[in-house]
Amino acid sequence: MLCLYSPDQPDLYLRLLREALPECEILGWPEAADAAEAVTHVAAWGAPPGFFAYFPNLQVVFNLGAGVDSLLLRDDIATSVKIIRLLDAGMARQMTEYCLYGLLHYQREMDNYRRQQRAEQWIQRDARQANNVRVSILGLGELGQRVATDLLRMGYVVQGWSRRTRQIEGVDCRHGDAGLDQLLADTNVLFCLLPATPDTRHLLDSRRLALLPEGAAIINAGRGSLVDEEALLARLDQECLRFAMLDVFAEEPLPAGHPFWKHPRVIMTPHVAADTVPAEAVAQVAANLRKHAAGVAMDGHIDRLRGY
Ligand code: NDP
Ligand code: OXD
Repeated sequence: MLCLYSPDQPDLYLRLLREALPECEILGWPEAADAAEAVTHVAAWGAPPGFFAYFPNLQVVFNLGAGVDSLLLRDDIATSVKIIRLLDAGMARQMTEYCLYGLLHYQREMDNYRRQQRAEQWIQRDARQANNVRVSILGLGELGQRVATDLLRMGYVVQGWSRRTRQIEGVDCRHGDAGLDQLLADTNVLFCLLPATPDTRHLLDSRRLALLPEGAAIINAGRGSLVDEEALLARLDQECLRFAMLDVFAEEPLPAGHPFWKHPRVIMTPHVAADTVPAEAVAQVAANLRKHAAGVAMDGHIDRLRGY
């Protein structure tokens, strides 16, 4: 039996899951509580603490999102339980849109024009062409790779960084500490599309942030923990960075009174850069559930040691 836990559109998910998996009994929550022993698979996002402990025979958790950091921090999922995440599921295209919005803000000087408008200044700045903007993407997975190839097609100069060596035609791919330092020093707009793991925590600390050239911009749509927020604030206050566009934060929702809320160089969104598309998520859950039943390896399997 499959149990669904989704605060977002639960009725739609249930309908889609039942259509996609007619052979499977599927219950929502809390309906599944009475049949908890029969539940072997759970599809969930944002489940409350202790939720997975209800299911003594749990085998697989399907994460209805890309990032699994919060699942891996929980103590109610036994290590024998497989964790499966979504691969793209409609998020990659949205991530390109989000990144492009920030990139155009930089390239077309919207931050500067907004400042000028407030000061009633009519100053025409020189137009900057895409092939004169160096974009660096930290994380070349499902999302980063798509953003890289989309921006490349639009004419930007694209560099990327990942744990293992990647080869993407037209993209200058780097890895390792030295590769990261070189990439940062050669960046106009930096996109953070890494997962939150112990290795990526505060990857962008004050030393690395200081490697970015004067006037660069940062767009973080990965996870808040990737950036040392205090160090970022200091760089913004010193006007070393033109702006930061932030979708994710160390603490979400961002606490009241946090300096990011009103910072003139911060553009904020409430963790909405790329939303799971239910139909695509359900198609992946259904395909994987059938693979599991057939004893075939599922796609999107999380390596707990690696943390993503
Ligand atoms: P993937 O697992 O497909 O890709 C992760 C990438 O990060 C890979 O290229 C991986 O390297 C790289 N990476 C991981 N650890 C390190 C490290 N220590 N050093 C260098 N590179 C590293 O993830 P997705 O692309 O699907 O998603 C990325 C993240 O985006 C998610 O984990 C989530 O946090 C975030 N996200 C945010 C959303 C939002 O709305 N704001 C929506 C969806 C996702 P390698 O290629 O070598 O494995
Ligand atoms: C995700 C997210 O990881 O929405 O899917 O952040």
